[in-house]
Amino acid sequence: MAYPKVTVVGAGFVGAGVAQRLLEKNLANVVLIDVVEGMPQGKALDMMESAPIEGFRTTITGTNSYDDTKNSDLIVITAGLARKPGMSRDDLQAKNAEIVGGIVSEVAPRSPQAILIIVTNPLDVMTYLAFKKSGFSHKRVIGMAGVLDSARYAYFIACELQADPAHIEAIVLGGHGDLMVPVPQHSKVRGKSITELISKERIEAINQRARDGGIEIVNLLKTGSAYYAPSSSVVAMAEAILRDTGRLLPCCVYLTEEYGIKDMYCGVPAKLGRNGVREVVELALSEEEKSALKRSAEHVREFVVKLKM
Ligand code: TXD
Repeated sequence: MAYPKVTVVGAGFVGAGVAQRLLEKNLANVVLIDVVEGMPQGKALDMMESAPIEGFRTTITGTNSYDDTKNSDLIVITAGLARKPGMSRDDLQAKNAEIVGGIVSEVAPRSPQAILIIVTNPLDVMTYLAFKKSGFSHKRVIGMAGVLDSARYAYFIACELQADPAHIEAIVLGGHGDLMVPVPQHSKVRGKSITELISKERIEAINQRARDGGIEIVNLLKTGSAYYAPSSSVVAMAEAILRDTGRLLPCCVYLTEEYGIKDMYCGVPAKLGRNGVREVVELALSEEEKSALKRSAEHVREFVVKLKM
């Protein structure tokens, strides 16, 4: 069977996790690339040696050469610095902009038909940068954050109600930062809004834990940031794209007037398929949620301006 080709740039914790999940789900043949010599090759060989046990038929190649990434269907960019305790995602901007900008200029001309999923922080700003640098249609440049933030929110709701996490549908909108917007009225347990099941005070506490979900892990790990749930989140998006399912997922996408936001990347629900973003879906929001979403997008815009693109 001819599998799609996915390049994962950055063979660190998130990149290696994405590669492993893509292989084990038989979703794609993977090229794993990093600046560190030998490391992506070593991780790729180690993963291939798990094939006889796991039974996957897809393959992975580790490399330091962008020529091996040619004609990828999907490119996931995870390269860059991760947060340490005491750092905000915005603190990573200058260094990661240099890294992500350089990578996009290597991968985009070699895979002109590819979809790009950006993972590097500060997520919304890096996604905007990748869109501008690649010259690709905005429908083909998407950031991963909303799937993760919503999964964290769903998990915390499941803990509160002692419910099965699989029965929770939760949604967090906005930029991937302190101003992200959990939306309780559209977050449901077996179709019932959590506003009918959990008190206002407890919902506010859960919302805050979701906003702090990233730093909670950073403070526990101390040497880096989360990667198990982030890699699951990327692969959920990759699956929707590669299998052209049209699945509705909260993603960082370019807005052209939706939610009253223009020319900015921001987290909202979008249907994903083989050509990237099929459709941005506008949820009915309260006035308070709408202005919180705009505030979050304006925060991203302030940092995009600093890129001087
Ligand atoms: O929700 C989200 N979007 C996120 C984002 C969730 C989790 C992690 N998030 C961000 O992803 C995090 O803040 C970082 O900016 C990235 C990657 O996190 P990860 O935990 O994977 O970091 P690592 O383990 O340090 O891996 C980074 C790798 C490392 O192997 C470097 O050698 C490599 O990136 N790197 C490069 N590869 C290729 N090309 C260049 N220029 C390069 N520079 C560094």
